[in-house]
Amino acid sequence: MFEDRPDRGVEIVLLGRSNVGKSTIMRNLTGRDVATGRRPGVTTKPTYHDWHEGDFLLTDLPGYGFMKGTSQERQDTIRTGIVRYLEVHASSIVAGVLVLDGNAAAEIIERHLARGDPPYALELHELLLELQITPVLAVNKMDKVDTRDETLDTIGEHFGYPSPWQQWSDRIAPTVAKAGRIDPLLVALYSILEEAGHGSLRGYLPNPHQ
Ligand SMILES: Nc1nc2c(ncn2[C@@H]2O[C@H](COP(=O)(O)OP(=O)(O)OP(=O)(O)O)[C@@H](O)[C@H]2O)c(=O)[nH]1
Ligand SMILES: [Mg+2]
Repeated sequence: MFEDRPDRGVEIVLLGRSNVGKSTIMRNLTGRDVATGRRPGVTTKPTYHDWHEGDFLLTDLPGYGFMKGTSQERQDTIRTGIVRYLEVHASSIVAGVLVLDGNAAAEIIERHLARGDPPYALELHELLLELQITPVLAVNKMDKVDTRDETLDTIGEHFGYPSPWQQWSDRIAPTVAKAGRIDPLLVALYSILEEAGHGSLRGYLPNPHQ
């Protein structure tokens, strides 16, 4: 499922559970038309947006976790595929944007921990760190969250970023992708690209309005 990747030197990937808004974020990042949907599992293969002249690639990876109508076996295959993809391409991936549903992420993580199961989002975050891919938590659907600071603090702490969340502006980015509000994510990605020595690639992303 991952064989048609364009060969590019610098890559940013979007990952996260199904239906959290990865493709909606991608549409905002690229200004290109991207399929999004109400039902989980819309994106089943990586979707590549590439800029040949910039040697730059943005990749929307398939969602993992529960998907209605998708077998456990198929879900496991997708998860294994994502892990392998990150391992194989780690040297070119400068940022891994882990997209979370702000209204559900803490509860899902806590439910898994209570059962003694490792939460997959935490595992992926660990894997990014091991592979020296800079992680960014895009905490999306913030329009559905009433207790903004508390929620962001709680989510951040689960991933090892002590509160207050505001001190992690390159790592924790609240977004409302549906309304096109992704400025904190753009600011984080600008800074990561700059630090990785690829500041010129910022020109391929929209300008944050701040
Ligand atoms: N309330 C709210 N809904 C959003 C937001 N961003 C995306 N959505 C909605 O969430 C649903 C899923 O969005 P997608 O972008 O398709 O999600 P995805 O993560 O790509 O899903 P898969 O492709 O299944 O992995 C759609 O109905 C979006 O309109 C947001 O910021 N707030
Ligand atoms: Mg999608």
